[in-house]
Amino acid sequence: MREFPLTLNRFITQNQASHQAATEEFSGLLTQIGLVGKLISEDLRRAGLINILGTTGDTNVQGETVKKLDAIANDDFVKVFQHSGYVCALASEEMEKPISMPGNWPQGKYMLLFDPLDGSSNTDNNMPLGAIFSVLKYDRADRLPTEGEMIRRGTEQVAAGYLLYGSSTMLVYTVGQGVYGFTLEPGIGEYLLSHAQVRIPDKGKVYAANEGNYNKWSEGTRKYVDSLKVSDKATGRPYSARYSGCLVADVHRLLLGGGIYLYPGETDKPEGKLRLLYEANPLAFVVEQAGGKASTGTSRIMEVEPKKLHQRVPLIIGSRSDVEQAEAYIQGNA
Ligand code: AFP
Repeated sequence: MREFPLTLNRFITQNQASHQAATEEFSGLLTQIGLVGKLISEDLRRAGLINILGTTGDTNVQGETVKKLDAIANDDFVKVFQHSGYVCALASEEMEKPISMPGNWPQGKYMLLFDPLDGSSNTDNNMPLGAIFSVLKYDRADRLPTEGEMIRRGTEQVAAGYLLYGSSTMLVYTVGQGVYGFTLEPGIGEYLLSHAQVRIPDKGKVYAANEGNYNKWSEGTRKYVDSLKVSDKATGRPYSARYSGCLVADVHRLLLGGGIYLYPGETDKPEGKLRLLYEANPLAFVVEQAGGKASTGTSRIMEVEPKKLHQRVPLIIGSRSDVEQAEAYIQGNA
């Protein structure tokens, strides 16, 4: 007899009790995230053959050129969730303002914030891509949330995770009870549990950063990255540099193998590049739940007080010892 695979739905149902935030709705919400993953995964497998590469000719709220796949991924998230009944509002890197569900549409008790396609510079060259999502609860029934009610600290997330479009498609998430990874089995169209209770090594041997920005970094950041290149067997140095251009892919590598990812502030961009609400906070939740750490360099990412929907933040994330070492250099204590 076959060993019945543990599908995403079965796993959530079996762990309903421990999934504090989980309700029928939550299981449904995660399943819809998985559906978006299947849709995009299918598009990416044929991207060179169907006319979805290149740009739309528009720029988004970030002032970045919009790739066709950015727009397709965003559209998939909106269409899948507008009709789902699981959410009452959506906010996306690709949309200046959040979308609330029209009153006559099915309402849900969750607010979903997402980066629909992370790593857009990789779309046309078959490199890894991802999507990042953050789930907040909305408890009012008398009215829809305002934009301000979606701008919440990372500690208020009830769930978070990412889709990784790599050699396989994965859905990785946490509800605050550990980190679980599911791999898409295309043959049956199901996500099967492949990484239970993920724990990030306390220290790694890999760092991910765009060293093309080296001269724009603070002195402390430069000293830290320089320190990783010193030959010293006792401390496992030099580290290996691995930078894919896709935050999700780089963080996933660190989550499983240990190490550190840095997108620090720069002289002309002290707030850095990455967005707090739908990139840094959700990945910080996942990495902290796996035993790692996520910092701005001086404070815990999940405690940053957000002011704007598309607020940027410096991000130093990965193995606890590595992040603490980076913080020491950045704060001038090393
Ligand atoms: P895009 O989605 O605009 O390509 O940005 C990707 C990203 O947010 C993150 O996934 C990468 O780690 C980082 O930016 C790459 O930024 P640089 O190209 O400046 O290194």
